[in-house]
Amino acid sequence: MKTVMQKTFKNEFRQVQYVFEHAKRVLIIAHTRPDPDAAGSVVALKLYLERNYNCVVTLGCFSPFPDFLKSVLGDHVFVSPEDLKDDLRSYDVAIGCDSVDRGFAQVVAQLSDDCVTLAFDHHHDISLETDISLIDPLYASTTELLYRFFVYDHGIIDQQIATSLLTGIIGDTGVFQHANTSQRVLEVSANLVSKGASVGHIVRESFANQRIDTLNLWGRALERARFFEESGIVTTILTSEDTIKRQPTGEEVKEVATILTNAPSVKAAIIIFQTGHNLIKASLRAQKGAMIDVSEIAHKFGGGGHQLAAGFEIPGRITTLPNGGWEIV
Ligand SMILES: [Mn+2]
Repeated sequence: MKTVMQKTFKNEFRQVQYVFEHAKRVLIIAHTRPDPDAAGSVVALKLYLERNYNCVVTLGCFSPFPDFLKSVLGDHVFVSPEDLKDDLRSYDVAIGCDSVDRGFAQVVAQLSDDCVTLAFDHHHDISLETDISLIDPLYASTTELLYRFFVYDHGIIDQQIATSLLTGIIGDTGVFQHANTSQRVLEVSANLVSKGASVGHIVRESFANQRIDTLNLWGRALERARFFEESGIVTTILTSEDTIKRQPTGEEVKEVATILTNAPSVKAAIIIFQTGHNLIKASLRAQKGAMIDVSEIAHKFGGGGHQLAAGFEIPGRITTLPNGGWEIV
């Protein structure tokens, strides 16, 4: 088997070191609705900078710090960039970690002209351009990439930093089950374990509960599913009450649509869910060979996608009706 080599970023790492040596006020942004890799990355980088450099770090995000990660990562505060307003111009370094197009891209335009921007990411379709760009889809998680930098930089990686990094790896490898669980990733994980991180602790504290929350959420969505025989389409909803305790990730919601499309005689599934006060998202999935193009439905509502998977976003609120039905107002 041909080994595909990850980028080593030697030049970029040297530049990052230089930037960190001179940094005074650093802003680190996690993507909207942060997952374990996004939250693990920004927490690890904050702690690393505080332990090894001489700067003040603020963590920012358009979503709050995820409750389910607090027992593993600690109780951190994510400041909304909207609340920072003019303060945004006071940072001399701004860093986006993981999926930087979702959140960090919106912040970059508001920074001062001499603020240095950095992106640490492993998504293949990033369009945001930053002063220093460390993006390589061959890394299993953004935290794996950060780990490489920390090792290059020879700084202190304590137990908390190791735990935050391992949380990102566990999240993005689906607890070491996805195809991206390479020998390399396991070696990095073993190193993090040797620094005090615990796979069992991370999985028990965050991922096990997370799975029960996910199942509960799926249960509510499946309960409300309605099948329209003529079209072969199943629809269901998640109201703000369903998502109030914990905002589901996009993946969890899409998974509901996938489960529904696999039911007998179903050609396509649409899950409509409340994502903001007056914002509704929809995720559409079609059964292969069912001759339904869900992107056509999504287009009608200003969304997009392709034949088998699509989505759209509209303003409004989902309300349930006494007869068990629902409407969008
Ligand atoms: Mn990630």
